[in-house]
Amino acid sequence: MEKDNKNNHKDNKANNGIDISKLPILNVGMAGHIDHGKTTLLYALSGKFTDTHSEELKRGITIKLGYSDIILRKSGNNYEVENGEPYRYITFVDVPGHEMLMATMLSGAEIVDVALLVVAANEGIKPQTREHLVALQAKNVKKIAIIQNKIDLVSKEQAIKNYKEIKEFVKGTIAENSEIIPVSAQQKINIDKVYKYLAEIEVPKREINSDPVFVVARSFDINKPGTPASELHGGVLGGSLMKGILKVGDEIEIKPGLNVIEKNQRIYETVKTKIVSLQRGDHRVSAAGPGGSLAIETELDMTLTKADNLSGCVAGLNNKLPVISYNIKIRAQHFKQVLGMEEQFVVEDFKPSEMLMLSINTSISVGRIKTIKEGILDLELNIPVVPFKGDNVGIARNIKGHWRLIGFGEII
Ligand SMILES: Nc1nc2c(ncn2[C@@H]2O[C@H](COP(=O)(O)OP(=O)(O)OP(=O)(O)O)[C@@H](O)[C@H]2O)c(=O)[nH]1
Ligand SMILES: [Mg+2]
Repeated sequence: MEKDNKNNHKDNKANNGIDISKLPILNVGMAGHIDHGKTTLLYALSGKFTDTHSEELKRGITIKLGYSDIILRKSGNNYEVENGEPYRYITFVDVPGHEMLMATMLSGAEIVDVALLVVAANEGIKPQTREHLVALQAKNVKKIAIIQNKIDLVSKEQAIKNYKEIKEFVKGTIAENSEIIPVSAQQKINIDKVYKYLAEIEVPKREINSDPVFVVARSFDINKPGTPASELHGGVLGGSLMKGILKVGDEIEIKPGLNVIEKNQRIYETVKTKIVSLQRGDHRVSAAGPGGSLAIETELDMTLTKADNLSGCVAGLNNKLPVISYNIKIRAQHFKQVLGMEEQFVVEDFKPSEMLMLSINTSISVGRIKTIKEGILDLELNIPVVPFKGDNVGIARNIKGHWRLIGFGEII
């Protein structure tokens, strides 16, 4: 058990003696147009450049999401990361603006409690600002703050004009009453206001009494080349626990699981394993509840988890997950107009036989509409999903060679 001792030593140091499992967790997603300052803001907030992990989706799209975390501390009436009493543990997910659609859908999958929608004051509302806001709505993100960034680049008059433009933009949307926080991420102006916002918003109630459902956003091999066999770690899954509690030692199953060819047919094989350790950011925990990103070290051979091999899967306790399905029914609606494009483009009604791309939790699937009845689409999928009733589905259609978000729905 020498390995365990070593790890414990490291854990205590990394945790600085703070038991983060006692802190409320808030998961924050970044959104906003290319170059408006999402990554810079995250750096200003967390002091770290986000670690990027690529999401190699089964369709072959590579997306880099960034992850970062802080312990927010209360110091008098202010909140900061250096001094004071630990108050909240906050994890951030960063997305690149140009890979917008899928990235936002994926980051939305990671229980985004609050989204920071960054708008550069010198550029104003751009196509991806619109598309992101709609994606957040499609993903059912309830809280949004608008970060009016780059105020160091504009005059007071321009800042006011931009503020009015933002107000006009959010009218009638889920962000209508969102707070607008002017900042300069680069000059670190008003970062304390963002901390205060993140400290004061309500942490949503988590469902801890249900069977655990963990959505896998990434999977990897954490071993450095040349590690002696006796010190090798098992395969690691990264993602979010949507509900329930997972503990070290739990026996879990991962579905749809591994994609294998059997008798000339592509099938999915459920993977079973055991939880060896749990980690949030740099902090080791023995049990974890919902909210925030979480990494699960398993007993799996790391070749099974490397390069996001299992991303898009769902993990739960053995024999507790739904049967995988190539067939789902969703109650769906589409937008009037495609967002994220410079030109105006009307969204046509769903048509029988058309192919749609669906984003469900962390998975992406492509499916053909078999029938449409009273707003309910019956779809046949190329990649199976683990269907939970009530799960939110983002719906994209291929328009002029790009998958564009055109609507959303709910699994029935
Ligand atoms: N002057 C000024 N420049 C800023 C500010 N915030 C970000 N920038 C600059 O704007 C550029 C883009 O910033 P990023 O943080 O990379 O923007 P992003 O939104 O993450 O961009 P993508 O990931 O490509 O979508 C960089 O050159 C930053 O230094 C700010 O508050 N003031
Ligand atoms: Mg960025």
